[in-house]
Amino acid sequence: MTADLFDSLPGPGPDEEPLAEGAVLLRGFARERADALVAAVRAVEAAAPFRHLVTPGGYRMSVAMTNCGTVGWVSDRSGYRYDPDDPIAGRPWPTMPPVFAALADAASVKAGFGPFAPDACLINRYEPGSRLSLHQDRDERDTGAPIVSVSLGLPATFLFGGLQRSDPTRRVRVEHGDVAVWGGPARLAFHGIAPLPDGSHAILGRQRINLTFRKAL
Ligand code: MD3
Ligand code: FE
Repeated sequence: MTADLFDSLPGPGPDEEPLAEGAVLLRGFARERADALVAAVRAVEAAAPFRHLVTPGGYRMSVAMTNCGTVGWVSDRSGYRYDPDDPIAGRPWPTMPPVFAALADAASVKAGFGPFAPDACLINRYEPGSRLSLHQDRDERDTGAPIVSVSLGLPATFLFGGLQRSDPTRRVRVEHGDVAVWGGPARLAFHGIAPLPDGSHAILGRQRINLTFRKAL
């Protein structure tokens, strides 16, 4: 008997922490697959190295980024977009590693959003002091699909607010192996990451890596 009693009950189970209407934190959900996820990140970055993108306003982002999947998120002086090609390598982004796709789907199901087949994974790398200021993820064609985010390495503080930039923000600490799922009314919430405190993680050293899975097309 492995069926979980809570599978049959509506609402969040014991290891599911509601963050907001439509947003759930699954603490430790990726922990036992974390080594495989990190190995897959290494394979992606060997083909598509992390780089600091420039915002349309001309600022260099403190977070370094790469992508895998059918399309990848990029920013430059002309704007934000999903692009099938890595503009630096001049070839398609690496394909989505199976361990990535499986984890994103399992997290979506666990959080109650049903099967999820993302076509894009943005990989963010933070070093101490890196931050992501408050923004909405609205470059995806299908905002009916959730976003799944996986935290690896150093702990960080999520900031998330409401549908207006001026709404009050809540802070939640996330650490290695934590997974958050954002859908429904939370899908277009403003969110960001506070400046990363210094520290050292057993696997990743002075780094935090975040995977965000999206249905962009
Ligand atoms: C809330 N990344 O890549 S993931 C991003 O940790 C991004 O690197 C952050 O925001 C990171 O766009 C935060 C948490 C997250 C992702 C998507 C959301 C929170 C969200 C979409 C709607 C509301
Ligand atoms: Fe975001």
